[in-house]
Amino acid sequence: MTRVIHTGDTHIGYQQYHSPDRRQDFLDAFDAVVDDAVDDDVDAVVHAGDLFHDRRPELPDLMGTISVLRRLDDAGIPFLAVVGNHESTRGGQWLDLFERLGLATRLGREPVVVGDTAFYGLDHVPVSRRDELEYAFEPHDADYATLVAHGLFEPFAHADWDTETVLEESDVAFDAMLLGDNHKPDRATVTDTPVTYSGSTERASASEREGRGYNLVRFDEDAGGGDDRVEIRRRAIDTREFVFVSVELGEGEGESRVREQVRQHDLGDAVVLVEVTGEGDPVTPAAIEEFATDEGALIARVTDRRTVETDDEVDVSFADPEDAVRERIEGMGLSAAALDIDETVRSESVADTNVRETVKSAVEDRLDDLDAFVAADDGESNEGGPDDGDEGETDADSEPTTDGQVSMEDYL
Ligand SMILES: [Mn+2]
Repeated sequence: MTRVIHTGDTHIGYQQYHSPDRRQDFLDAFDAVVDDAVDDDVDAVVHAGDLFHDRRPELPDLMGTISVLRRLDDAGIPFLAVVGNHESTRGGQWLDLFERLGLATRLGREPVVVGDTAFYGLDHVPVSRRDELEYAFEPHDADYATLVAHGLFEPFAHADWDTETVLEESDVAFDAMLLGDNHKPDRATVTDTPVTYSGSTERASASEREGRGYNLVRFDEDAGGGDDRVEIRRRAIDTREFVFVSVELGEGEGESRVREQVRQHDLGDAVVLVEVTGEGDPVTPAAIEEFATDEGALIARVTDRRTVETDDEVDVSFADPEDAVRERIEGMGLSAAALDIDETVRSESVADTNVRETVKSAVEDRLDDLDAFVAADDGESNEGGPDDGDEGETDADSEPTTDGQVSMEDYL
């Protein structure tokens, strides 16, 4: 029998709402999961990617992470992980640094056996390189095998990765897939194999309404009353309080009505997200936000839906614009260098005045690696957009980064 905690999408270093408190919250959530792992004496903590929010975590984030990992190591509990899309760098991964320090094991095509279960890993692979991916894994002689992967898998929301294909083409028969990327915890069965997302451990966006937690996974012949080989249970963790206030304004109602609704909640140290709909008078978001913070909220944000609902032509879900942007950018097939620049420009953790300097240093960092300036994809959507500037050498047709065959080794 093997018992592990399955977690992921920790997003350490995310300064949500530009708040240093929120930045600390993401690290604290990781700490809380590790607390439980130590108290519970599980056999391993399995991390399904996006330990960091971006590819350039800052020193305090790294030091905080190392302290937490060290605590796990002191308790003799291995940390097994893969690399997610948020934190992926073109050179070595941060995870490799932790492995070098003896604090983590990076999962890949070779089995890592803990108890009687073999763990394998599949880092995030961009859509444009998915078709050429070989699901080649070395054999094992453990009783159970599980694949830890980062990506948007079927049959869950936003899926672009066919789970059946992964299971069928893999040359190891997996008893479970432990996933990261989708921040909503969920589970399903695909060709008799349980597949599950642990969900994020802090709310990385306002759409993550339900409570946060992680999965407790047991590999056991008698799991689930003897019918299954794998039992997946969910456990909650205490995270920053989020208060969602939805106010529908009727004719003649306005700001005072919104305040009245906000005041009915316990706002102390909470992130307060107010959504205004309906007819009613115009409101000033900043005034309501100030009112909420005066009442004790850590952060308050007011969204007046009435201004966007009238615009029928835009095909974007405003519930989570970040998802829509991310999806669009993935499809653009940008080069690694372009992605760096995009990330810098949009990042909440880079002050506007620092954008120029940060972009310059990101591009300079890439100069010894010209592949980083080649578009990742020549297919999907280069409709005169992202490739406009290229001449000669970076001709999309020649696609110099790959020569047809891409093996998993390129990613692992
Ligand atoms: Mn994530």
